[in-house]
Amino acid sequence: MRRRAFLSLGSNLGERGAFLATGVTIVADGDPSRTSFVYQTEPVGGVAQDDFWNMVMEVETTASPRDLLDRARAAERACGRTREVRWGPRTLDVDVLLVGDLVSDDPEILVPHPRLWERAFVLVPLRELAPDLVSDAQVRAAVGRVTPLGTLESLQ
Ligand code: PH2
Ligand code: MG
Ligand code: MG
Repeated sequence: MRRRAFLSLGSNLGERGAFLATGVTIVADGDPSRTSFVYQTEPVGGVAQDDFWNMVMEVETTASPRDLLDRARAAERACGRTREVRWGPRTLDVDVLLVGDLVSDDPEILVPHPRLWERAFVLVPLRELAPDLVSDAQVRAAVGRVTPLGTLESLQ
C-alpha cells in the first residue's frame, strides 16, 4: 500500500543547496515526490553554528519506516556526513517525520518523529506540503526563526 511519507532535510555546512538536492534524489528513489521551499533557519539546540537550510519532502511510497531510514542514511553518506557532535554542523541530515498513519516505536526510527511539533524549521515546510496536518496554532507554538529562500531549483 502506498502511503504519504514526509521527511525533513537540513544542511549547514558546505554547498547546502547541492547537498539538499542530492538528498531529495536519493530519498525519493524513483517514487513520486514533492518538495517544499527551502528555508534559512536559525540552529535550534546543540552548539553555536551557522544557519541551516531546511526543507521537507513528501514521498508517495510503499517503503516502511525502516526502508526510509535506510534511504536517509544513504543520502547522508553520499554527502560525506560524519557524526561528531550531536546536533552539530552537518552536510546533510535527513529525518523521517511521518509515514502515513504508521506508528513505530523502534528506538532507531521513531515515527511520528518525537520532536516534530516543537520546531518551526520542520512545521513551516511541512504545512506548505500538508496544510491538513499542521494548524496555525502549532506553527505559532514552534521555536526558531524561519525565512523562505526559494525553490531548491532556484538555489542551485
Ligand atoms: N537539526 C537539528 C538540531 N537543530 N536547527 C535547525 N535550524 N535546523 C536543523 O535541521 C536542525 C537544528 C538536529 O538534527
Ligand atoms: Mg535532525
Ligand atoms: Mg537526523
